[in-house]
Amino acid sequence: MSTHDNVLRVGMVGYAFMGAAHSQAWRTVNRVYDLPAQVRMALVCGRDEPKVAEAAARLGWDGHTTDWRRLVESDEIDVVDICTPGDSHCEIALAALAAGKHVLCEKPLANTVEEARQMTAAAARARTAGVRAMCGFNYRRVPAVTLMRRLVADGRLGEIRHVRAVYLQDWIVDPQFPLVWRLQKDRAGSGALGDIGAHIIDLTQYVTGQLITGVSAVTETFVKERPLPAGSSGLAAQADGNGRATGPVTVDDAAVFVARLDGGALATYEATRFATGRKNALRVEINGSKGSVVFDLERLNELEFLDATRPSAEQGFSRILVTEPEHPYLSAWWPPGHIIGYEHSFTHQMRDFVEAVATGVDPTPSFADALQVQLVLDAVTRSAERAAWTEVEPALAELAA
Ligand code: SOE
Repeated sequence: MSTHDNVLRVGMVGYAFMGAAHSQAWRTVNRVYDLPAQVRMALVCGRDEPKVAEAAARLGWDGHTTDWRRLVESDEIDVVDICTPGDSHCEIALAALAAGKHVLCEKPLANTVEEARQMTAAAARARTAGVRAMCGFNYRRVPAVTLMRRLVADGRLGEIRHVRAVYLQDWIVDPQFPLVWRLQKDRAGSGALGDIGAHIIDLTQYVTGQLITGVSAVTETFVKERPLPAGSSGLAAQADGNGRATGPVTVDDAAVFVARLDGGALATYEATRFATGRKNALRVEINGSKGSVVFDLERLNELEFLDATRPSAEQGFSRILVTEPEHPYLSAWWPPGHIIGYEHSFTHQMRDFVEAVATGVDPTPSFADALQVQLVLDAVTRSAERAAWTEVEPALAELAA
């Protein structure tokens, strides 16, 4: 762990939406959970000095820097938390692991399979020296999702036949919405697919314990040209009818695919930023031979469960209010019925990460798990390009750390 016993000094790179969510979790985790280590929010990094100084003060970091290499190499840092766009994940993670730092990296792990492989290999090497690496698929740590996995693992659903997963947003329906980094392939890797499709791929594989083996996909970019954001440079600019500079959208706006899972289930996935009226609607339904479960992020304290082993006259979906102390993560929070929210998934993620690092065990999802998600993303992209069924490339066994 740390050279300073029982203290984990964290350095975070990036401080926008995800950086703010992670900061909230780092600030909170030791105040809620009794953990074998105390987190110190040592250093935050961003490119713009006045902005990162302001963010450090606002989010609760002791110091700030504009040089991520300084952060990664500092003897005052034990954990590097990567909250930047995907184009810098690989470089920062490789440098941090080489410097012996534990790494938490936001999803998707990388922009390409090649980068994800390099990161997974580096994590496997670093592991032999006791260094831990984890990818931040936060929705695994929503208590109702963890409970869903338990029900499946305990056999309450029997044999899984169908998985139905959607992740719907609408923040770029307006064609005047600017060409932000999430709409540029060289920055984000892909569009809705990697940003929100990655979540439902990871979540369904985690809950069912089954991996996607092959896919048939379609993707679409509905708005192909957008106004450049204020102050942008380096983008191939054209002009629209009003003389405003525009640039090409180089990622998918929506990805829809069917898949086979290795335990025999069939699955459908829909990830889109064009579902008008849907702000952040993630929904997963799983149907098995003995029952079904449904999770809806807009009602994240609830899980719908149908137990098909009950007498048919008494059957029906029941709504489990997932706020009991025996439910995952909840004994440290509020009395039953006092609900939690989105940000708690990050606090739970930090709890598990800190516990794993402090006790010397591997946190999950590992970089190898995240590489497998990356391989699915890659298969979806290739399938859409070829308009053909496409097998998911297997992750190399020796990398499975
Ligand atoms: C933006 O689409 C975004 O913030 C994702 O990047 C997150 O991973 C998701 O949780 C919410 O939406």
